[in-house]
Amino acid sequence: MTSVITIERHIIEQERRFPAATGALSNILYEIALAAKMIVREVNKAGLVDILGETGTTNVHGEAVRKLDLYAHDVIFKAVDHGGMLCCIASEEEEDVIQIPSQFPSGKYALLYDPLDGSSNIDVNVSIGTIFSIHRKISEQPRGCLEDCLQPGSRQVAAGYVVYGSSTMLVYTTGAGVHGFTLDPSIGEFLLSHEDIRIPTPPQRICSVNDGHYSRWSPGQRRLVDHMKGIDGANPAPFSSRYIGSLVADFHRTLLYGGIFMYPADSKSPQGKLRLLYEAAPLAFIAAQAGGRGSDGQQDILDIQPTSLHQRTPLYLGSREFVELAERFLAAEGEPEAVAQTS
Ligand code: AHM
Ligand code: MG
Repeated sequence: MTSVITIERHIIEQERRFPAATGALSNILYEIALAAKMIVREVNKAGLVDILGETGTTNVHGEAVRKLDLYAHDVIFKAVDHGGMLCCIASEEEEDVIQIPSQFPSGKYALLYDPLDGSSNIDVNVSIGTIFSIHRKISEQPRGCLEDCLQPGSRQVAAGYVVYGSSTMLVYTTGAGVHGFTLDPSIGEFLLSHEDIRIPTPPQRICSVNDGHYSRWSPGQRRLVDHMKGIDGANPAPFSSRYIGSLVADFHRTLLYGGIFMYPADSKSPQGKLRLLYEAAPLAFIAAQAGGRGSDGQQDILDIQPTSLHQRTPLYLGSREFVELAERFLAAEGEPEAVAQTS
């Protein structure tokens, strides 16, 4: 029988590489994996809610029915709040930094997460996901504070996501490669299925962007997409277009096939839509660990010093050569002839 590697075993083996490790980071990762199993249980029931008549304010157990994204927020928070690993937590669902409840010990890491990204896709059975980012505590505050959360992505100690799709996968990095695990529902375990993921080279030529916003884009952004589609006559190998509209799912495909995911700035959203700390930075860390890159169009996402918790950023993510191509088009805003004719 081939040896099966559970996520627990993998995390322990990664931890052994650091003799001084206390196990706190490993514990956070285990707890997130456990929370993901609880979230997928509810996500899988989403389509049954109407049939079971649970769309009112209470379900069959007499419990209030909560939106799934708030449920996911709570499940993750309760999984990690008590173990003494974290000093504070930030979630896309909460305005401010959340303190660890006073009855529990404080720890040396800060966790930031988007509990259920793309949750508007639930009703139409499209993949959604959870994204997380972990930083080391840097403040002098005994129980952590905003400073611990507002760190550049390059200082992340771990990041990952869970995609709730045709199967459930958890993908994470602690800075030593990117590893993917698929949930085997029959035994309730995440098993190693994608070891040391690298974005393929050469990558598939896939462009993932909501081009319904074309009329609001900058000239450079329009020229980039025209180029990718072969409209400008300078690209003999046009890209395929794929856009799910669910960041984790679009990124997961980009990681496994190559290509570029973009959520640019536009005249309505000058900073784009996606959040630096909960979405862009963790996925850029994973992309970089897999040989790719994340950029805001001008600089590496991982170099951006955040100034607020829910800050947004334009995002270009995926195969290094395509992210760099995007940067060249955007830098040449006023002078298209300056852009190299890249295939
Ligand atoms: P959300 O955090 O409200 O779920 O929104 C984030 C989602 C991403 O998953 C996706 O990439 C993007 O919004 C899609 O936006 P749009 O519908 O504008 O293309
Ligand atoms: Mg989100």
